[in-house]
Amino acid sequence: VSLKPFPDNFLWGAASAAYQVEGAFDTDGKGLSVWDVFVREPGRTFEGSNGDVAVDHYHRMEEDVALMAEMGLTAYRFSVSWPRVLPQGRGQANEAGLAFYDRLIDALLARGIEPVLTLYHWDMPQALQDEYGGWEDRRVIDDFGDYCALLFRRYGDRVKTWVSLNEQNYNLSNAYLLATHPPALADRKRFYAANHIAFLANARAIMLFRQLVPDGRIGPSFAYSPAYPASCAPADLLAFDNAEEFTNHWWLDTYCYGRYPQVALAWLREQGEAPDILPGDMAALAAAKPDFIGLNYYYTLTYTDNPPDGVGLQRINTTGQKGSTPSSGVPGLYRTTPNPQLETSNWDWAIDPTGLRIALRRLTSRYALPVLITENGLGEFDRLEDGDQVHDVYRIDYLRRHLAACQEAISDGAALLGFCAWSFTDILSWLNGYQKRYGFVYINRDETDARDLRRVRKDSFFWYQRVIASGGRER
Ligand code: GCO
Repeated sequence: VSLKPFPDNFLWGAASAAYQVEGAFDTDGKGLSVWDVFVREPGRTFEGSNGDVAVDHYHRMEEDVALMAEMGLTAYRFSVSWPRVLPQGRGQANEAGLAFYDRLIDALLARGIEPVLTLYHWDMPQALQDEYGGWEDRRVIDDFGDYCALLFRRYGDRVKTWVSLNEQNYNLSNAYLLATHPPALADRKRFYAANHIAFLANARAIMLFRQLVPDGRIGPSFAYSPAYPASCAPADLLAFDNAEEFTNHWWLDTYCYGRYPQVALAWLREQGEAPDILPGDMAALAAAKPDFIGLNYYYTLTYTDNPPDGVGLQRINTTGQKGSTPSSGVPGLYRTTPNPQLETSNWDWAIDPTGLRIALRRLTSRYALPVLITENGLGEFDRLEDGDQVHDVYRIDYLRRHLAACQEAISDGAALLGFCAWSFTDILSWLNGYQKRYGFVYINRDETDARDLRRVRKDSFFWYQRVIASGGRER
């Protein structure tokens, strides 16, 4: 097909999440989230890093929005911290917390930047985790719904693009299979049970949204790593098929069609690990079709056969030492293997722009929904040099190639709404600490320097500024 330009109303964005940037973890009446508690347990995060201060966006919001305006962003994706606005997770709202997001939204709109609001980016109120185990109890559906309704009523006049759950797949896999996010369990039965309840909560949010923000659009963000087979051996094709079914379609089919993939469901039933589906559940899921799919794309994964006594799930590389990622899988279904065709980042993430095109094509053909790229970017070690400069040519190269893939996918027929690069400033990487940087804006972290946490524009900042100014023609 012939190459089409980016549409005129394309959102040129960048993204963040509350816990990764705000800091102010106990300021102005904020309650604790599960992350505030989890990071205090020894050995949970890289060198014990936490988001108590993060990049202090809570106090430097005006400065950060001014940088966004200077860059020319037309969209900014951020998340609201549930316990900042409802310290106990439900009940009495915290006006100071709500007012912070009012100021942020108004500051964005004043500069012509469209706010894209994420309702849940992993910071479950600790109070609800303590009371009933968060996503493991159906009471969370009402509590999450009430929290969402509070935000829809408060911000729905000004915010028209909303993300419901961010990376339910990745977050709950870490939380209930890999024991690397709170509550740090490794139990497949509880994993599928928690996901089922999270799907119902997502559906509740969408139904409330239809009533309260009828002129808005909403969808979940999904961490999509398209699967590849390691070879054309039928056993590898089967492994690839299993991976698509269990790691992708399980979420995407359920969000978009209210239907679990049947092969995966049959396997889980046989293992006694399928979720308990009550009468009315599947109808509730099917009724809440999203307006778009939020795509978080970083890498593809390549799969090979894994015998019944093969390797199980393994923790990812959190050190930034290349080549330290083990093969990870589900015995009898699939396991990952390095793709010899692809370069990798220092965290062993395959760099694969064509994979983004494939992701967009698969989403378009299977779900026939518009897609908003809610995250795409490169986490790397960056260095401050030559005075105050960061020559992140590798990030520019990564983004340039991924934007080219977006343009190809648009030409293929994808209805792409926008591109939110991950991330605007450097952020706290949940498990990799502050050394894994993603931003266009470098955050100096030297406590001996009075200008600690100062903002420094990286080379990629000026590059993205030019891309936006040219509507994506100049990359
Ligand atoms: C990290 C991750 C995150 C995610 C984001 C997911 O290094 O911690 O890459 O930054 O991209 O939070 O939605």
